[in-house]
Amino acid sequence: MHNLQEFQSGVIYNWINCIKKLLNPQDIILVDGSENQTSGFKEEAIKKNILIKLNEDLLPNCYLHRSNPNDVARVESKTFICSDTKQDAGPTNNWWNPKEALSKLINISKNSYKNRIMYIIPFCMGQIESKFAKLGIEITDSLYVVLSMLTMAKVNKKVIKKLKELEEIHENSDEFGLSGTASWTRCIHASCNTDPDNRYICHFPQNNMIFSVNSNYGGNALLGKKCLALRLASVMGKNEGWLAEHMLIMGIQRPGTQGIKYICASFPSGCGKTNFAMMALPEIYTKNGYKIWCVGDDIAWLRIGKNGGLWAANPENGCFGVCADTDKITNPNALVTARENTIFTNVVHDKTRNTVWWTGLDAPPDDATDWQGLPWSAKNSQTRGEHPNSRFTAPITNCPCLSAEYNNPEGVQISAIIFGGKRSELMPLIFQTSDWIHGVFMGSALRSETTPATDGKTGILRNDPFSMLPFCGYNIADYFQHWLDMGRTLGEKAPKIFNINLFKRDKNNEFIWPGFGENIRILDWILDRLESKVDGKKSVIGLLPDINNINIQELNISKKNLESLLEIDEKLWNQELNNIQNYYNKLGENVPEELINQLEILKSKIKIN
Ligand code: GTP
Ligand code: SPV
Ligand code: MN
Repeated sequence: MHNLQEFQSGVIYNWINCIKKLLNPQDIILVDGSENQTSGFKEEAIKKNILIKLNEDLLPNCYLHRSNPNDVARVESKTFICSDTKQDAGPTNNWWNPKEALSKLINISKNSYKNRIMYIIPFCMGQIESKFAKLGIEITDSLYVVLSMLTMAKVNKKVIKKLKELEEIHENSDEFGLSGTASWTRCIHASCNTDPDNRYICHFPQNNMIFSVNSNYGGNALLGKKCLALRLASVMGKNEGWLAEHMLIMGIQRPGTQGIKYICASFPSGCGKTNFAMMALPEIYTKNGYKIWCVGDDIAWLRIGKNGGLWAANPENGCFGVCADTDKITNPNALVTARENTIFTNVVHDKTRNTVWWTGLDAPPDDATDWQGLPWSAKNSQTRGEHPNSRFTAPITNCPCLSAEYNNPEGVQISAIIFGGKRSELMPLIFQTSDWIHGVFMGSALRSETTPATDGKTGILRNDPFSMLPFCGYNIADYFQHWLDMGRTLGEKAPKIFNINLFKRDKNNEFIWPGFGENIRILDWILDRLESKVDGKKSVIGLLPDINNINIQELNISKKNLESLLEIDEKLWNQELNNIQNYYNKLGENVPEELINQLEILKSKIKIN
């Protein structure tokens, strides 16, 4: 075995050998995160046409990668929760009997590493010193996955050491070592031939194991991210009394407010988390001393801290952010984040300058290839050059407004939680829920339009409770209960819960709210509410801002438009109630009584029935 001396014997060594027997690689390499080894991987990836090295002067240590055109987003239809019973997975997940799933996965992946290298990536999600960190080992045959994991997770000698210290019993009783469980997550990834018909992303919560075949893309293949840090972690959170959430974490510093206030916001995939988490403020705000600090842009682990409050930490080490439409007005901080040590996936290649380009950046290149590597020019082409789900993979430490608390093993204490979906009508720009239970009700009722982050049609309105529809690893109705239980434990210390909608459209189908950096105006109201500086206006769905309490100074929006963003259309809400009712019916008998009560209260408030 190649450089596996770190694991000379024991549970991990045995497991690796079992998987080796199944996948039959030509050689094995332990990924240790060292600079030397990493640059060797990059050279190898360039040689194999997996990466294109970009202009070192303009984009130092940056690379372009193109995926198989059939493999460009998460595939929810091929994502499975293989828990012991279908009831454990619940009504919103695809369930697969673990034994049957495993036998299919074994069949597909058997000998698929032939003439290939098996990379062993020991990784840590979260700060390694933190008692909340979760360790895993991902086995993969994809250098793109190796290099992406090196950015998105912590991979270094300390992780290897910690894994070795983990004493435990993990029975490798079956032929391929796929049974039993461990306190670290066993992640197996096989590229196979990226056949979409045989693509499966399977989670085994009872075995602390993930097995993914036939996709090399993002959330399907970087198994520390959505698979571990959300799907499996949500199950761990349920068992251990914490929450794994699809949320950004950010700090807001403003004049007149003591210290920095931290908030979490949960928006579905492709609905603005990265933009929001590192928003660049309008000049009148920066001039007045406002600052935004990014702690995380996609995933938050929330725990009850020693002081009884809710604390959030970002388990990730990097950003896997959307490129398309990211520009210097909407998100200049993302552009700076992706200026070095970055892998770009499925964007335009500017051949003259040997850089990358996407819609939103300055003048399009003349001599270019599109995301599939075909000749492309903005002038002569009807279609965009980049894929709508094109992404940058960059270390979060590149972010110019990274919070000093990012590394804090305890995380940051959260004062407010925001839920938000992409809704062209109905949902107001912002409102505050009356209490935790009402907030949980609104989270459970969240609906949003689908985006390119997941395969299938975009713009389809669907229920996406807590933005976790594709990421909750167990019965979503039990997950609602877990949220209620957390609130009960938090009591008075519970953060306030708000709802926002940045995507309401006018009659011409244009977004009404300017969004992006101007979203600070919403945060300002939230902080005003937290500090009791302004009153909210009672409405059937919660507390709305008085129109005069949203600062629209130097903002190109009329009072009338702002009013339309804050109006409550009871007719539409009546339809929404029907949707919530039908959705709860679909979710079945586990939906908590307290939420059904909330629905009844709302029904009674809305006059048209
Ligand atoms: P994932 O990484 O898939 O989880 O996406 P995300 O939630 O981080 O979304 P992101 O910030 O990448 O934004 C997705 C898209 O929404 C981008 O193309 C943005 O242009 C758009 N967007 C983000 N914020 C706003 C906003 O405030 N207003 C409007 N109109 N669009 C926005
Ligand atoms: C999302 O879809 O929510 C993402 C991208 O952040 S992926 O990592 O592919 O899930
Ligand atoms: Mn996401």
